[in-house]
Amino acid sequence: MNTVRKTMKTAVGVTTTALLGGAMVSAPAAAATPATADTEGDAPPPSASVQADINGDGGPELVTLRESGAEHVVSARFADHSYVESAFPVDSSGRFLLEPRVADLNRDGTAEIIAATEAGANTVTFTAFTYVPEQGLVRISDAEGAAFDFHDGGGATARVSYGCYGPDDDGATFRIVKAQRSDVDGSYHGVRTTYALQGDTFVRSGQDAFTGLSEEAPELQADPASCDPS
Ligand SMILES: [Ca+2]
Ligand SMILES: [Ca+2]
Repeated sequence: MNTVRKTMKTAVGVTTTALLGGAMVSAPAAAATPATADTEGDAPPPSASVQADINGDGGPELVTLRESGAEHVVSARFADHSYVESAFPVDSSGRFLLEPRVADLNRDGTAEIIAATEAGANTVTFTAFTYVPEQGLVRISDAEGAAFDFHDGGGATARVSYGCYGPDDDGATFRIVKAQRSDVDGSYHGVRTTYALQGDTFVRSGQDAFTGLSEEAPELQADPASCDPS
């Protein structure tokens, strides 16, 4: 009886220590750990974690993306061991889709979390989450309340990407560029749209159309790395 009790206690202790070590000490800031392979029947589902300050208190939370059937789940564990999570549908599977991207989409110093939802041949589709106290990790929506998706890629004859900047005079900090290459002369035409993140909503603040541009034109450039927290 004593032996059994001791064994159980040890097992619990080890689990707690492992969680605390992984959550609060070992992982370097902003470095995603590799997704773990699901090699055994009772193994936890594939997941990847990153540290990010999503509540703006100056300390990191442990943010994890994991598979859950046809959905992915983004979660955050706080220093006081409280926990929030949100599930969202995905159209593709794969380890790459489980790498959370830490971003500061409104340039306020508090991190948002970007997660991939679909990987096409040339283009990856993303969605984003922001932490709202009392609500948890809220998926960012557009002004109509639909999930706000954005893309990076495009392929040989198109360009789609996103980037962060500013804020500009309208409070916008996020831009999306979509461009198509002309079959006639190889120039690019498309639109550049800017957004301000207000709470959990991306509100469109402006849109410019362009045409006849070279591939290197500044209007075509949008760098996802510009959304990295500073
Ligand atoms: Ca924090
Ligand atoms: Ca932010």
